[in-house]
Amino acid sequence: MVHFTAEEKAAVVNLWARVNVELVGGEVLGRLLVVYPWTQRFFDNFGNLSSESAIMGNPKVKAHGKKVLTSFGNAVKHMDDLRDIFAELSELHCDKMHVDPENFRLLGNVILIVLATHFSKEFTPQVQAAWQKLTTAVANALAHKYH
Ligand code: HEG
Repeated sequence: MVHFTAEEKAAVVNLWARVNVELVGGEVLGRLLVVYPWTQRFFDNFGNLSSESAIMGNPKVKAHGKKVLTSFGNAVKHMDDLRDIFAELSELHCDKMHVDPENFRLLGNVILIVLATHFSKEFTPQVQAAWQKLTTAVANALAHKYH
């Protein structure tokens, strides 16, 4: 299991405190679907995903993005316990949603990009390193129960 130093935890928590989960969540999921269009197949009940503007304005994308980022926020609160807190979601994504775990890494990358665009000044290399470690650890935790 990865270990986060006190500095890394502080870097993650401090930025997270300023994140608008609804806004950033919608943008993260929207960008995932635009940048990696094959991920759209998991959301075939979300209605119009036919263009960038359709995706970014789609209320179901926004709502689900908020749900995903809210869940990601749980990781920020439990950085030492990622496997435990994501065990159930890992099983769900494997058994029910059949999401290839590679997509968790793609989503992690998109989170980094969106945070960097929203917080360009604060997103120093040190902050990036801490966040990158967290997105990787969350992706690993979500993949942990795959079989
Ligand atoms: Mg997943 C549902 C969290 C990445 C596809 N995802 C959910 C739910 C949560 C969640 C909390 C609701 C579960 C429930 O209904 O009980 N997802 C979550 C996290 C991350 C993630 C924390 C990564 C950080 N999800 C992810 C990715 C994909 C995906 C990368 C596909 C590309 N999730 C997915 C689908 C559903 C959920 C298809 C069901 C959506 C629905 O309600 O129709």
